[in-house]
Amino acid sequence: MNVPMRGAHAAALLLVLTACSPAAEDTTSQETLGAAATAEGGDAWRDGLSWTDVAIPGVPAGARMAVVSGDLASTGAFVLRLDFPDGFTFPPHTHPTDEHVTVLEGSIRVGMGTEVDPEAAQVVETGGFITAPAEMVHYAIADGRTMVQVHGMGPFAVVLASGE
Ligand SMILES: [Cu+2]
Repeated sequence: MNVPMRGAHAAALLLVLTACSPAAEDTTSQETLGAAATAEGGDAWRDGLSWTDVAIPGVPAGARMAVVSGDLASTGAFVLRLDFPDGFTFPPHTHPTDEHVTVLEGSIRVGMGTEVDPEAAQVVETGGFITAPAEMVHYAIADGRTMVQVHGMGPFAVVLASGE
């Protein structure tokens, strides 16, 4: 009966070593954090996702997006990540369905209305959450390099309030 017990202990020790190894590395850079997340078998912040430029007429260049799950073009749940450079402003827009936003990194200011007003916008820090209800005009400003995760029900569409 001792042999199976030893086997169980050996397996547990191996798991501990595997879990500890990423922490032994330098985790100061975002790339390293992403690599650590991958090594632990979880999702990565940026690595492992297929990023494309957000190319919407009327939206400044510089933002990137990656679909985490689902199909943006069809009905059903989707999860999407957006990567914004520091100072990026997503102009006033609406979505046909509720947009649920979790800030994974950095910080955003989200305001409601057709005029961008950084002072009136609500600050949503890393780990924070905000919902933009369907058809409500809103905008967002990134403070620092910022990544947000958006989830909702498709189809996902962006309609700029400027009519572009
Ligand atoms: Cu939005």
